[in-house]
Amino acid sequence: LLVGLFDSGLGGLTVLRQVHALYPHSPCLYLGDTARVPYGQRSKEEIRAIASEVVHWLRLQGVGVLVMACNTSNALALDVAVAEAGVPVVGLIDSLASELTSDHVGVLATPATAASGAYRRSIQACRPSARVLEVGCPAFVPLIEAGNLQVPELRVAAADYLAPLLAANVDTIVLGCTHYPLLRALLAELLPPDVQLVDPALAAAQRLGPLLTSLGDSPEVDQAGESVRPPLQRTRFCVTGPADAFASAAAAWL
Ligand code: DGN
Repeated sequence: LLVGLFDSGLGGLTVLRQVHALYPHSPCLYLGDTARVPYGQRSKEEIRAIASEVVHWLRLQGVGVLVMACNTSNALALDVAVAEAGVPVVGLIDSLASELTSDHVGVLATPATAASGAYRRSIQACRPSARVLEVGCPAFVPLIEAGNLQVPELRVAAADYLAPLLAANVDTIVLGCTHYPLLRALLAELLPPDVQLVDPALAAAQRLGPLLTSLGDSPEVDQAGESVRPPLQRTRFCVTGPADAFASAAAAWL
């Protein structure tokens, strides 16, 4: 079964990495909409129109299941993707919400995701007692894509975005944009050791497994836990912008 993933560009590769780790035999098709990155500052209407177009294209490629590997489209256009896909859709936000066990949650995300309130709604639907504080981080994606995670601007921005979460005494911080797992080490340095950083990609990848089996894929391992198929990791990458730039950056991310 072909697993389709889409993101505005590189970020979804952190989700693809989790999918590869759990289902090394599954063929994947990854679409990076690099011509239109970043999504984070676009309007809701634009993000919904883009999601419709991208998911339509993925459907024509024959994907059997779709992973929305972009929080911004997840937050603003999950319903569009579900209507257009014609196959089951795995979202990052819902997948994570049902796994969280904290009532003091912070979310770092793009301005569009944070403003949508999608994480708060989804988490509170599972845990009505949860307090969820969402912080938009406009500086992160451009700085991460520039490629140097050591620049001082990144540390300054991170400290700035974390301040309201620390003031609110959150104990769990969601990496609510697919780029942010690359900042895990930097964020951890700025946080007390008891604050947990969570990447929704893991919950989404875990949700994919039972879905693949229910759709007819044979299981990854037999009852003894032995791998039943050789790993293929056959992934096709498509981008809407220049392929060369994506290929070299993607190699580094993966
Ligand atoms: N990958 C997108 C997300 O998870 O929200 C962010 C990248 C972007 O388009 N700004």
